Amino acid sequence: MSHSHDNHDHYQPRYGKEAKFAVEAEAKLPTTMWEKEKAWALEVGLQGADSLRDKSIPTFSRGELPHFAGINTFLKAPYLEDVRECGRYDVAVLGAPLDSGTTYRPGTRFGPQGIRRISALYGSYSFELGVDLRESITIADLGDIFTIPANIEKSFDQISKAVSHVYASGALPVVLGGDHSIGYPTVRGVAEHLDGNLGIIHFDRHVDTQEYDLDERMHTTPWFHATDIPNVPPKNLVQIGIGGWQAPRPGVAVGRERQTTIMTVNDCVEMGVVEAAEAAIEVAFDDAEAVWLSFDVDCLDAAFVPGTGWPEPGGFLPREVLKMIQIIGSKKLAGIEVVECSPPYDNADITSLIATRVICDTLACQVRSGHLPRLK
Ligand SMILES: [Mn+2]
Repeated sequence: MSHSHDNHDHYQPRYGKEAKFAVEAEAKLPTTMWEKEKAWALEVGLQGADSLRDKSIPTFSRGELPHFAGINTFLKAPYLEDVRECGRYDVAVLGAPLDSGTTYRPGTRFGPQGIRRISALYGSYSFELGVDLRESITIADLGDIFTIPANIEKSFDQISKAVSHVYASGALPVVLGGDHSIGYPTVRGVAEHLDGNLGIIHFDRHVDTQEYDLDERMHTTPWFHATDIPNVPPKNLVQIGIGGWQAPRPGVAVGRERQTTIMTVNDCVEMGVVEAAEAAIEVAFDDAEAVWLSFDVDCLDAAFVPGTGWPEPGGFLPREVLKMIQIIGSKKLAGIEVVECSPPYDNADITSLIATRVICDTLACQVRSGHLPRLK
């Protein structure tokens, strides 16, 4: 693709602010890595058959195209077998296939698979965000953590060890859950590397702050245990979207006692989602060395996320959540997890689709604000 014909003085006068930004931004994006990918695909996938007009098409599908072909890593990123090398990438995607912490619908052990599968539908470029991930950063898919389905505590230890390894490597960890019990071990894996405090931005319909549920540390409990870690104070935990009939009273009591910041859907919508996101940033980043983003897909209205453990009506619209992610994603993040995506209960992959979207938008905003790439 050539941009030499673009005339920057003649943008369509009816463009709105966002469209104008987007169209202008695209003109500035290089195609260097795309050209490189195509050349590599031809080399390792063999030149296509003589009858093909497009001589950039290989015989074997390699890289992005076609979207329905190939092996489903996240965004078709290279699968990194040797996890000791993850520090060579800006972003490391890792699955935490665990649903032993679920208290109603299970199935999030298939969350990483579901997210990876539908991520094949995504290109690397976002129009509104004006970012092409392929041109800006390197992503590796490390595959999944070896969880132990019959033992939640051993699984936690495995997850903490994996996240700790990735975080220490310098790559940005992107964790594909898994139920929300993984929030405790992921945060524990990051916090051990910090001298200062770790803040948490938590999107959810549920408080997840009780000590035990059904006698164990289930997906209703991660923030009780996370905020017991000395450098993860509850004053830096902001919980966005809480409400409905599934916020257990023991958890609410803990939130009140520890003074976590709870923002309901109506509070956010009434103050405006931009202002809500800014308020959340203020809480999480207050005197914190780093901030972890924990995104539960059920913060969206149940209509948009059938494939989840505890769907709850009255949640956010996708565009409200994505606007907040745009604001929050512009701040430097220690990592992100997307949890509670349960493909066996999903319809037409729509829950996995929003999970993928939240990750891609967060990464693009990290790029746009200069927090990625980490390796220059
Ligand atoms: Mn939830």
